[in-house]
Amino acid sequence: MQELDFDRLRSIGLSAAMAQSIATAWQTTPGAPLRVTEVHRETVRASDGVAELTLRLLPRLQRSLVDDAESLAVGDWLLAEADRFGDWWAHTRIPPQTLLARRDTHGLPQVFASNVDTALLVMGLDADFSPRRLERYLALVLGSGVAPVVVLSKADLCGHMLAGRLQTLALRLPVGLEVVPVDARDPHSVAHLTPWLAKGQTLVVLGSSGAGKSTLTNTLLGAAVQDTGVVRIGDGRGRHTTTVRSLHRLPCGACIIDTPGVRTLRPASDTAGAGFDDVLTLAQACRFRNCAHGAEPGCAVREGVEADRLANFKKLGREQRRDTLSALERREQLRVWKARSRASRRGAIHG
Ligand SMILES: Nc1nc2c(ncn2[C@@H]2O[C@H](COP(=O)(O)OP(=O)(O)OP(=O)(O)O)[C@@H](O)[C@H]2O)c(=O)[nH]1
Ligand SMILES: [Mg+2]
Ligand SMILES: [Zn+2]
Repeated sequence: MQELDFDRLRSIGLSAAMAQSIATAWQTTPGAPLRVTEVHRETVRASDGVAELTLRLLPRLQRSLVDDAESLAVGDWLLAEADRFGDWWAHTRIPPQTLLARRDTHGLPQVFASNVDTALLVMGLDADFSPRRLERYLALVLGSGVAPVVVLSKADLCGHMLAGRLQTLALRLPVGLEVVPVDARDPHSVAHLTPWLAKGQTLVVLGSSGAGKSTLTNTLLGAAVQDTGVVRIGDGRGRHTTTVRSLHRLPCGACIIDTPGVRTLRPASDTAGAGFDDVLTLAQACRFRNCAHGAEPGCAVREGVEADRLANFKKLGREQRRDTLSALERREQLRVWKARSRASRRGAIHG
């Protein structure tokens, strides 16, 4: 029976629950536990808590991922084995405890990161500031088991506007959500995030290009590991400097996953109502049960919810319905394919 070096693996974010899952997987398939730090087309990079190595996936792992319509994510735990040439092969993916995913423009699920404790939703207090976009990120995170924390970067640039913007968010966002303004370049300022950086914790930074995700990552690392880019004058947009997701070990004992800025954001699962408890509660007081909170008389939501927030709620709901439909269509398609390949295999045997 293998033994788990918990202390060593904790430095790359092993949780007690994941240690349990690994022990369970070992009953049928032994292998070295490694955590994915980067995913590439043909290979993945992974860490054993001390060193990083490059791995390939055994065909049976590839097949099981395809069959389950899943893909490997940064943050995943794998079991792997070295062959006699010293090349590493992953054969098992431990089911993730948490998963952050969205749909791409084709409606297919795309995974940001797995096994994450805290998502830092990074938004600049410059032209990047958009409560509406932030609500989209929240809808992505809420319900995934990952705790969201709003990090407002570029606090040093916004001067007297800070108080007003904090007030805007306080009125609009769910009660109890933590909002931390920082200068992402300054270690003292970033120290306000210490409560989420305990040993063994995994964080991910999410936000638009130029928000300061890599800057924050570097400040937490205490080194310029990640490239950062200047933002455009005027609209404050970034240039998509970061292009791959990557997991880094921090000196404090936590791990952080830096991600590229997201172009269009659409949450993956049935999270349309996530972060909109006020709307859902008020809706119970609408005169009509199927009230769409438009022009209906006696609509409690229209009365009680700020217009732009309500518009955003409706928009997310519409996208969600579209996605649900296409998810059903995709499942149907998969069913047809599987049936066909079964039939052709039978044909091959009998024919
Ligand atoms: N003054 C100030 N500048 C910041 C702060 N955070 C980030 N910046 C600057 O903003 C620019 C963009 O920062 P990045 O860290 O590259 O942004 P990013 O979110 O990683 O962007 P992508 O990798 O393109 O997704 C850089 O020039 C940073 O120096 C901050 O808190 N204050
Ligand atoms: Mg970056
Ligand atoms: Zn209504």
